[in-house]
Amino acid sequence: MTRQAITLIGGGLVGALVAQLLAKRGFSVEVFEKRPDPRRIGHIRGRTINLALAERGLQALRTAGLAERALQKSVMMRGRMVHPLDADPGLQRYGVDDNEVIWSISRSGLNSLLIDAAEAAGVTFHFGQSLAAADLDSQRIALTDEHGVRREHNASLLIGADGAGSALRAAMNAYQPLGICVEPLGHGYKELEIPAMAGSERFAIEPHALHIWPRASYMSIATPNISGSFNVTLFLPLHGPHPSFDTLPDAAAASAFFRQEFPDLYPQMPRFAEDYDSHPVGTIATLYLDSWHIDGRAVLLGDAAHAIGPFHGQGMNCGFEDAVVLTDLLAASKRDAADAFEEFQRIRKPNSDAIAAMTQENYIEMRDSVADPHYLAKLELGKQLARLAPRYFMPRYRLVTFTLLPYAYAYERGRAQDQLLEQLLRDAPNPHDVSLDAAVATLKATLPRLPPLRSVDAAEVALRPTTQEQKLPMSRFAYPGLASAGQARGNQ
Ligand code: FAD
Ligand code: E1W
Repeated sequence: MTRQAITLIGGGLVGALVAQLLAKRGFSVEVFEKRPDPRRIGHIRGRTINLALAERGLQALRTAGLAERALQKSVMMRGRMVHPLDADPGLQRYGVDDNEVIWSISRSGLNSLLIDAAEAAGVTFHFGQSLAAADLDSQRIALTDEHGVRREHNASLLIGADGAGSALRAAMNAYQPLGICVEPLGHGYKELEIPAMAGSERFAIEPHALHIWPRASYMSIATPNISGSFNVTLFLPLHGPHPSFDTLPDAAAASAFFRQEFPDLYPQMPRFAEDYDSHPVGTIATLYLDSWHIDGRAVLLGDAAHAIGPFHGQGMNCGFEDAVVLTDLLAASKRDAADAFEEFQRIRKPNSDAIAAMTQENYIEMRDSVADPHYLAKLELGKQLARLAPRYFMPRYRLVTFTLLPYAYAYERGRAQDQLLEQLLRDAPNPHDVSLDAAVATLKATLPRLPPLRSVDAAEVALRPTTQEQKLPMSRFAYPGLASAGQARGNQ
């Protein structure tokens, strides 16, 4: 039997991962990537230089056999270090202990690791080849190189992992409308840098944290690199009244603003002016499609299917989950791609819709609620409930970041938990006045137990489904939903 051929557009993070997973399952995979080989040229200026890797992404890398190597290239981030304008910075832990941390990893380093592994699994990469056209009737594609030289290629089964500006998506949409909806978020971003320090100290600020400077209508963040430098990202409205990228078009205008609004950050960036003037303003949008595929001929995954904002650090993590699910479905139904694609969308779309919504909420929360007393009261009470009844309450951030429960479950559960906190704080606005015994009793009477979670009970780790053990897409498991609230439940 000949191996089924797959033509993959885009050799970025998701493309390189899905290529390797498919090759290991017996497919013959060819990848066409617009850019040059990242193993030869290093990172591209202006692209995000590092990314936060969380449990979902890590789990996909475990499936690919690459988790250990990825972690070796990463810096552990234990929590968010919040830098208010008029007070000292403080560290808020993300999870309960060092089992619940996220990892800062270089985009080009991770991409190179994934490409190496895909090649080792038999994948062929063609770099500097940009998809120019795709004819879904004749099942042929046209590619151009950097000199404009055009070549054609047969493509029976097309997979698009070519990112938010997907060329395959445009070609598919021209052939048969996909129902594309783009919601610009109105904010843009600029990449800056805190260089490594000379000597043994290396890190100019706390290395094991994601630093946030929340400023209501805008913010900056910084994430560590193993070399000792930090990538700084300024998020700001694109247009409108000061401050926006319109009113801060260049370093001459921006440096006074930056010195005033980020007084502990500005002095750490000796190349502020150079970086500000030479790096482009990135734009951010949420992308929704009614359809991710054209029968069994072409399918999209990752940002090409559902680009989201960066404010939860889940875009890559979500795309990595896609890669595992799509591979499992294609491998299980080798000759019936249309069914596999349909099932892929059915499983994944509710989850990508949920993380898109949670990402937006997180931006608003981070930007301006860190100082809101009611928000802080809810956060504090939630922490207490999670400590006292860990099988009944887990803050939504932890559900998203440290579990493999479907995003749609995290979204629903988060909503139910939030309603409960609102109810508890209605009578006693100060969390310290809430009777915790009574609150726990209400919690257990209102919400079903959480599904078994490693971080809550190590003995239940064996019950935690992993795609490796189960050989099934992870999101297919029926996790206890909120509808089963009346179910019998044990005593915590
Ligand atoms: P991409 O990484 O965009 O890869 C697409 C690939 O396709 C590229 O290599 C591109 O060159 C190629 N390509 C494009 N067009 C063509 C063409 N015509 N022909 C051939 N190839 C083509 N996610 C996280 O999980 N954690 C984070 O901390 C995080 N931080 C972020 C910060 C910012 C500022 C932004 C903007 C995003 C962030 N994300 C984060 C999201 C993450 O970057 C994306 O979700 C992820 O890169 C998606 O991977 P992808 O492979 O689908 O797309
Ligand atoms: C994470 C680009 C980016 C990446 C991230 C996060 C944020 C803010 C941003 C969300 C978060 C890791 N977050 N929320 N509170 N602290 N961090 O968790 O990846 Cl802007």
